[in-house]
Amino acid sequence: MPVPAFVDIERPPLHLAEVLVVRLPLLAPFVTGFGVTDSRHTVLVHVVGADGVEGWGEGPALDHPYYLPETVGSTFLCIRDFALPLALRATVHDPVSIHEAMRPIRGNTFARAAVEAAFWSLESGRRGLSMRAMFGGGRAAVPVGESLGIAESIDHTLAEVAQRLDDGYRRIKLKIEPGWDVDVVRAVRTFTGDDVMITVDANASYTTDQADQLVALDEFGLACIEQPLGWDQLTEHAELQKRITTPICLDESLRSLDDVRRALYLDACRNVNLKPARVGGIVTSLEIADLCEQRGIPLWCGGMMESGIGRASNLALCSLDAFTDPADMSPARLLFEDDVVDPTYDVEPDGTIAVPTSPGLGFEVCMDRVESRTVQRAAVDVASCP
Ligand code: OSB
Ligand code: MG
Repeated sequence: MPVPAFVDIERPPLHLAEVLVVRLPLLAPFVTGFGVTDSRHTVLVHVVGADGVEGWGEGPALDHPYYLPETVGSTFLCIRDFALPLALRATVHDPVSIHEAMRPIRGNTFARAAVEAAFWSLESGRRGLSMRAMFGGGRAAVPVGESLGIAESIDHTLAEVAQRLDDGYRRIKLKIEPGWDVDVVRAVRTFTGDDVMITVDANASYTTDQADQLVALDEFGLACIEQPLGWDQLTEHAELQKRITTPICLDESLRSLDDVRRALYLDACRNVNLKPARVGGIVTSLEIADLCEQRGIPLWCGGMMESGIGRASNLALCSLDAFTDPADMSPARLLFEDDVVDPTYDVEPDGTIAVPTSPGLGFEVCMDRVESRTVQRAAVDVASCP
């Protein structure tokens, strides 16, 4: 059974259930196939029990609907108007019951994931058991990779690659788009030699007419090419996989357990990027991890430039053996002027991050930072959700 069954514990009623949008300025702009970002709005869910135990979850949708249909704004509204009210109406507030209570919601995976995550960290705190232990993870530390945005010049990218390899990172992921692909990949491969794991992520920026450019990447020994084609082009990815030897990895296209099943059935991907928030939460993530492990599919945890709150549950999830490849999980401190957790984690010289063993989120949330960065906030009336 991949998903834990929950025995009964004392779960006092909630005092507070709220959803917040925080604005976190980035230290440097992040450039991808869908534009430039210089600050990160993200959505947080905060629950507090009458016992004083708190839970935090994050729904790291983007500002715009260019990655997936959900945005920060739609995620905030879905949580306020549907996901949190449905969750609070669940008869038992354990994470699996919360997941079930939100089942009527179609899509809106970031909203559902944020609410579920808040109840996972709440449950973890109440049980005095780390999230890693609740997920059944065996690993004490997880290997990490870095996702490098599209840069001003190839030299700039090479400098970033050198820095990350020096820091011990286990994998380099390069964002690509038509016009920023073969030349940069060749330069990086020449620089690193054959032993470094390199992947590329196109964020759906190629059309089927541009497949020749993707065939040209086969000679560089990439571990995978992530989401080359459209977010809903499963069949087209299967066609492309027949033409290239590099394994296709899907990101945007996989938003549920059934999506992963379908993609594997069609041979539309041979590598899976699992972002818990993109698939609707931890329960579904545990099921997908189990499926990939059974099928021997390389699996890794992607990042969404989350704050330390979202990174925390991702990190705990990566302690499962099913995660075979390094995670996109560089410390949020390197992304943001101020993260909302402090202290956060570090990447050790061997390119791994230690998984927290303490109950709850595993990291201290700085409430004054959350307050000063909050741009939108709504409390859901707990009393009206019996
Ligand atoms: O496609 O993996 C992606 C960030 C935002 C949206 C989509 C993606 C990303 C990243 C960031 O690649 C990786 C990270 O969080 O470190
Ligand atoms: Mg991606």
